[in-house]
Amino acid sequence: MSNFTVKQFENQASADGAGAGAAHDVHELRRQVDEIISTAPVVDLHTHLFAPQFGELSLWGIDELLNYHYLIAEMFRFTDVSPDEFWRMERWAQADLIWRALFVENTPLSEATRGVIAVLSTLGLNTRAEDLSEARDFFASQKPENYLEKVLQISRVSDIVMTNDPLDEAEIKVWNGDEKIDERFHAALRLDRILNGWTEAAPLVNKQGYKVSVDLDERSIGETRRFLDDWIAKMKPLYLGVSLPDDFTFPEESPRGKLIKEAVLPTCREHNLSLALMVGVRRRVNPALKLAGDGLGCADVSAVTRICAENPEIKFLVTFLSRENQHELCVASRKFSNLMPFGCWWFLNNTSIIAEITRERFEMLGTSFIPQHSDARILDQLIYKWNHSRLSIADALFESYAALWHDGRRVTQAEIKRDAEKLFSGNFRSWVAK
Ligand code: FIX
Ligand code: ZN
Repeated sequence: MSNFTVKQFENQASADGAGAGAAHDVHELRRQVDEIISTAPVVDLHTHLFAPQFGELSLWGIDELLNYHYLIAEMFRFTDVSPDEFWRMERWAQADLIWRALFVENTPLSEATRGVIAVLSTLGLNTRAEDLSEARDFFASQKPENYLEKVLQISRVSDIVMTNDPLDEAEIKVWNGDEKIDERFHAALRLDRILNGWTEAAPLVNKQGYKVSVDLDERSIGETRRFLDDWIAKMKPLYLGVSLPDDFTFPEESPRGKLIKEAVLPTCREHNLSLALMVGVRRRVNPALKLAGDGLGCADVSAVTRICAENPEIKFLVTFLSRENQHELCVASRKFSNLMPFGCWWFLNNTSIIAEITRERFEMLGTSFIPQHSDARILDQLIYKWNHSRLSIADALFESYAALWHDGRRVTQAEIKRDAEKLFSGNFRSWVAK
């Protein structure tokens, strides 16, 4: 259990401050927290999943699960295969290699490998299989629409927010088509290519009929705003979002700085849309590893506080990739009520680090934050990512309630339910509500 042990409570049988429906002892409190947290419906505010209507962009099954970039990076630590050789292999052969390297020849201890084990075990598949034949047969026999229901049910995810790139050809086709997108999937308009690579993005924006130029003159800014307006009308995103490098500053003398100030922030203001800032990624630290080659760096939180201070009428969803930035993010959130910290992103999505960050957030922010998003890229990952996160969040929440009890107040079941609802869905829903 946690720092607050059962023993501490045994001498405190008559603790006051108990509301109706409060647990009688600490074991019961623990059971209540576990039950409520493990079943609370989730709105997953940042994923890379796609609704079924997006066809091949929507990924699931064992070969996709194993070809997750977290696992690809880990595989290179255990084999002599070079990145060039790996990328030349067929997808099924890559999956076979990853399975052999990380699950047969070695013990799957990492968060990402344990995740695959958790998925296989939940689905009743052999977690010690010598090869992938059983798993492949299982997934081949699933009907995609039934499988989606099954995963959502197991993971208790009610809503999924996608990451939608308005410059992606495959996505554009779907957005321009007339097929209705599954209502459980929501859009988030992602601005990475526009903000972090304007020189390459400008011709693509141009191709869509907006008269922008690389030098970002006044007309380009107006046309970029028109581009964003049109995509907002098409996607109906819940928010606009961008990932930013660790050296991100604000204000910034750069195309990104100009675009944020003159196009993105005014658009957020006009449409009453939040801007998600995901800060601290160092893209392509090892380019040979492609998507698996990104790293991180400690960023400057004051860039975010400056944006929040200068734009009090705009709401910001903020996550930092570096562990070192987390305490400062909590402090910044106490100062700016237009800042909503969210998630334990990517390299932070590990039991030990979630435990630390979530405890710190409860201590500094009460329940006024969003503890987690899955960042899932493959549907099946919802099963383990949410299961793992729920366990860590339940530990941190129980510990906070135990501390509160120690100070003289016992939470009721209704209060635990209210807190769980805020943490897993309500805080996000109200943040993006218009
Ligand atoms: O920028 C992002 O949204 C990142 O989450 C991804 O690009 C990253 O590759 C990822 O999958 C992390 O979980
Ligand atoms: Zn992501």
